[in-house]
Amino acid sequence: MDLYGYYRSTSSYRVRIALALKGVEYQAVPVNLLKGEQREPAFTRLNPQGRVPALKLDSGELLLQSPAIIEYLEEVYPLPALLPGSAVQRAQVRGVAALIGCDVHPLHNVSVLNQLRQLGHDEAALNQWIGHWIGQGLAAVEQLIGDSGFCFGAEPGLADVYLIPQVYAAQRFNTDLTAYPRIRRVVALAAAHPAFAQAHPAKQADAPAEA
Ligand SMILES: N[C@@H](CCC(=O)N[C@@H](CS)C(=O)NCC(=O)O)C(=O)O
Repeated sequence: MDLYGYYRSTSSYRVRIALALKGVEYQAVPVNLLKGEQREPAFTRLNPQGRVPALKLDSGELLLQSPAIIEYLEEVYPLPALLPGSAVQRAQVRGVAALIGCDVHPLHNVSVLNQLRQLGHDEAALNQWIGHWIGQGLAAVEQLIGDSGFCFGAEPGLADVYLIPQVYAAQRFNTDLTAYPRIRRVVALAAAHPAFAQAHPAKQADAPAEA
C-alpha cells in the first residue's frame, strides 16, 4: 500500500505509528505541504479536500482521514489491538483520541493558520492561538490518562497513536510540557519503542536533514 503523507503532518504521523505497531509494510509517497503540493491537481484528484494522509490499498482503493484509516487497519490487522477489551474502555480511549483529533489538531492545521494570516493576524497572535489550544488540550489529556505505562496500559494503543504526534507538534510550537508529568512519561516510553521510533518525522525520507 501507498501512504500519501508529509513527514511532520500530525495526522500522517498517527497513521505511520499505527502501521508500524501492526508491522504493516507500505511505501511512503511524500506530499510537500509547505510547497502546496496538497492543492495540486495530481493530489486533489485523489483527495479533493487537499489534505494528507491518504492510504492507497493494493486493490487500488483510496482511504482518507486518519481516524478512518486507523480503524480500517484495526479491523484488517487486529493484532496487536489498539483498542481495549471492554466497550467502556474503548469509548474512553476513543474519547482521548477525539479530543486530540477533533478539538486540538484542526485548530493549528496549515490551512487554518493561513486563513488566520489572511484575516490579518500576525505570527505572535498565531503563536498565542496555537499555544492556547494545545495547552488546553494537553491539560485535559493529562487528567484523563493513567498513572503508569502508556496512556491506558502497559502496551501502546489508540490514545498513544494520537498523543505522540500532538506532543511533537506542541514541541515544534514551543509548548512547555513541565505541567504534564503523565504525558512526559508516555513520551519517554514511546521514544524507546521501535514502532514509534520508526514512525518519527525525523526518520522519514522527505524530512530535511535538520528535522
Ligand atoms: N481530519 C484529518 C485532518 C487532515 C489534515 O488536516 N492534514 C493536514 C496535515 S496534518 C493537511 O494536510 N493540511 C494541509 C492544508 O491544510 O493545506 C485527518 O485526521 O486525516
